[in-house]
Amino acid sequence: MPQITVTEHVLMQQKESPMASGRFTRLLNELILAAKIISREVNKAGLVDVLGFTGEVNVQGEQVQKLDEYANKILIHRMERSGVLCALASEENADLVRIPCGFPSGNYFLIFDPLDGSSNIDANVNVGTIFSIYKLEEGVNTDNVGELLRKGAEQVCAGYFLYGTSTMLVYTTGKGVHGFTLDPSVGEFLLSHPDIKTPEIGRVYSVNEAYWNYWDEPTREAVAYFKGTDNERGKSYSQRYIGSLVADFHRNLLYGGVFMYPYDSRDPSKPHGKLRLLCEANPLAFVIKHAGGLATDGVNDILDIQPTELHQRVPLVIGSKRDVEKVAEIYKKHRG
Ligand code: AHM
Ligand code: MG
Repeated sequence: MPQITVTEHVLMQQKESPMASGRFTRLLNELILAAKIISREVNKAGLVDVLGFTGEVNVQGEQVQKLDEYANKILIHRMERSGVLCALASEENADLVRIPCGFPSGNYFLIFDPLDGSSNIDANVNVGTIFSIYKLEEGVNTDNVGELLRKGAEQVCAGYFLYGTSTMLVYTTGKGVHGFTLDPSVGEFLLSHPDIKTPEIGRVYSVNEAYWNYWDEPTREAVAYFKGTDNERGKSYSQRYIGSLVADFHRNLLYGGVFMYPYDSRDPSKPHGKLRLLCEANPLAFVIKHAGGLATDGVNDILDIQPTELHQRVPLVIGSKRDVEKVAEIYKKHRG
């Protein structure tokens, strides 16, 4: 069977695009190189001194893991030199990362979560890099963050690298969702999951049920719907929760299911849940949409939310279409 590398795949997709200039391919190639370096470090994590915390707290108020910091540095270093970006934004950086003077720039804007799920990394749990790419108009003023904040629907590409038993890349440019597995013997991502479609109804629900007491009534009703037998499947869904969004999302994408991180009342300073709109919810919402699924904050389609801040948080319900619609229906019923 002929093996298709990710570069070939991107070039083939670019050929069909009237805007193909090769700059996007360059962007993706740099991103892939950064991910290969991160994958190498993640794979040997137990052997060298990269586990544990750095002692710092990031912009999100969370402990910074050494591997988080490493992944962030690698991504920024490679991407600011790619020559095709006007700016970058990372979950780990409070402000936009601007392209240093003297480096060529372009009009793509990249946002990423360098190492999602990293709070579990010391236990060898799967983690990943989530990315979101926008193409901005010529001459956009990068000094004004507001000019860069676009709805998720305007992404031109989104996806993630999953550092698991194998390292995978899953991406979409709006023409199907495609999965590639890194063949370590040749150092290439090879097409392993062409045109992924997620089932319309899932068999898994993923949520941190320890927060049950802190949820509102509609959230409890939605989770009870999946636990019980009075649902479209006529039997209970299985519960799976790794606590690493990218890993939970990937499993549900392939098998069908719904992932929820709703608002809860534990921390009143976080009235919109934990997950970030720009670097987590939007890219995964773009992927699930092109795989036939759906993502909502309970009221709005995630992709239609106009961001107002770089590190905005959002409640997230994402996965198989009918399951997500059901949750939205329950929220709507309670709103009256
Ligand atoms: P991170 O980006 O700092 O790793 O935080 C996000 C992670 C998600 O991967 C995961 O879904 C969630 O936090 C788990 O949170 P909780 O432990 O509250 O269930
Ligand atoms: Mg994350």
